[in-house]
Amino acid sequence: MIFPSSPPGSATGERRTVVVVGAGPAGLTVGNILRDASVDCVVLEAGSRRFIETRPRAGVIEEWAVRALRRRGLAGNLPAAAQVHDACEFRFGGERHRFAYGDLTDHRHHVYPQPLLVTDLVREYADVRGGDIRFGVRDVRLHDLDTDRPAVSYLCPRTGERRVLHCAFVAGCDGARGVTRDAMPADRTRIVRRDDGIGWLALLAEAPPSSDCVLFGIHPRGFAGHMPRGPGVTRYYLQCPPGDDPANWPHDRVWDELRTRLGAAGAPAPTEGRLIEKRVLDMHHYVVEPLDAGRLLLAGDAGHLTAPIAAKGMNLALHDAFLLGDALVAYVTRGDGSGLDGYSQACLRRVWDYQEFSQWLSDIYHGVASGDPFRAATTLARLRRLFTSPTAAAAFAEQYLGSATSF
Ligand code: RFL
Repeated sequence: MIFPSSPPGSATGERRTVVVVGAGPAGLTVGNILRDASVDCVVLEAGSRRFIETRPRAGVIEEWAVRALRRRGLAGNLPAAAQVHDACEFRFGGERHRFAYGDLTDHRHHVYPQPLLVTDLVREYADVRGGDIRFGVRDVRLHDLDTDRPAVSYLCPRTGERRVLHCAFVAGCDGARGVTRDAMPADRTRIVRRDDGIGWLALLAEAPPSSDCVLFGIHPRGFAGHMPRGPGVTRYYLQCPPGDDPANWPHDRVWDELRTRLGAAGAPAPTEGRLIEKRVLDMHHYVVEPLDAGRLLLAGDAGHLTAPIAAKGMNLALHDAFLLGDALVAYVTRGDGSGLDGYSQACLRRVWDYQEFSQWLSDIYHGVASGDPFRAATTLARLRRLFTSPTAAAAFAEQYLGSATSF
């Protein structure tokens, strides 16, 4: 929602060069880059520090993103604690098919749970670089975005008073359910969407992984996924009707389906454990074009959502954040606006590439259970091609790892 008029108390508000809305991977990375260059900023976060440090979500980080985090001193414990994966396994037709992408590309996936990455980033921003971060803010509103002196206001969680921050730029990093996307002007922005019409039951089990790698079960009863997250926690996915109620999935039903859909000759059954998270995600995607309007720039899920089909969302959020942080620093410290001018286009090229791959992978995951025998057969043909054609395998590996050098 746009609040074009100046906010109440605007004469007395504080001043910051950049206000970052949202302390997820995108917002905290932007904040850290700004702090490193001594650019004055504040991060506003609706949740508590404990909330952001414990919210279970992503786990797979691409190699280029790990390198970029390290280069900026933002990798925290990742190099010591992340698992490094060089293969995944498809299970279909009752057989196991291991796909050793490390041998094909010389690139790896790093598995490091998102809460750990966020914990590292918030510690670096707030405790090491002395950044200003305000937790528990309520009712964030954006003002005067069509001027070069916008403002952001919010209700202080302690006093209930509305506080005003005048700034030069607003970084909208508040995820898929935030408020900054709604402030983009409707006449200069479009939001394009796709809905796969499919749900995934996303599960976290208190159980060790059942394999050393990610597993994809392509089964007539629906897709099943297995993603190691650490020695005692494993993420599983089960395809389900969109909007399904997690209550329809009691413990025994979940494990029966996982055993069936991930079953293959010679494969051990998944190791059962207590389910500590159970939620239904609808497989939908959107992209905001462009990602900027005047002094408001969106990054991460605020600007584009890819369902976790190909494990791309957090990687895209980091990519945006590196570009946005650098572009803001270049403008504020050197008056160089080229990064800001090219920001949206540079991000969207990778975003659309990853969306296309997610769509392709969604067809593979869900084709066999589509109820359409023609589609089921072509899905299996596509899968077999990955294991018979080195060219198809190399192309898949590059997209799966996000290792293309340009987009
Ligand atoms: P986030 O992480 O949602 O952070 C946004 C932050 O903004 C706060 N916020 C507000 N703050 C102030 N005012 C408001 N009005 C606000 N509204 C919201 C929120 O509290 C939050 O702290 O967005 P960001 O930084 O763009 O990061 C995006 C990633 O979190 C997301 O793309 C990934 O989690 C997606 N994803 C995966 N991505 C990967 O790259 N690899 C994976 O393996 C992977 N697995 C996943 C995933 C997402 C999942 N779910 C739950 C959707 C697995 C799952 C199950």
